[in-house]
Amino acid sequence: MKIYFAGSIRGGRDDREIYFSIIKELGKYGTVLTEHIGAIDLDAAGERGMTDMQIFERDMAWVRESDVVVAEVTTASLGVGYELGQAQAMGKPVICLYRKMEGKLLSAMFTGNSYMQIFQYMNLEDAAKIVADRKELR
Ligand code: 6IA
Repeated sequence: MKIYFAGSIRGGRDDREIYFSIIKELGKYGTVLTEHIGAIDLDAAGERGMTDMQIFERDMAWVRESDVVVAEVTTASLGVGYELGQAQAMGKPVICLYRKMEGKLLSAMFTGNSYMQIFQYMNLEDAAKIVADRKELR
């Protein structure tokens, strides 16, 4: 099972520790191709030593190779939105994890899109339960 995890980088790194924990949880079900998304030392500048073009090509190849795409979408990110749209076009199952926050609403491109499986959670325990129940991760 190959899992592509998507989370904000240039969109903002406030949730990096949550990404790290979700990636750890996903690791119980398969190989997470994008482990670096949860890296504490990966700041909004992104990965060093690779050009943006190399990052784009590698990430798109990984989306293509993945069996399922899981995203934490609470922090809005253009890159994550793009990846999930591409994943939909490729027919990959897309699971979005979202924390309801005061004054923040998820894009209608997701809430209005029945292809996207969106799950609200409050804490990591909830997130773990949501992930454990997904048949796409079996
Ligand atoms: O728009 P964002 O940067 O928030 O997009 C984040 C999403 O796009 C993640 O799910 C990643 O898979 C992918 N992504 C975007 N930028 C990068 C990146 N650094 N490194 C790894 N994945 C990325 C870019 C900048 C660097 C060369 C200085």
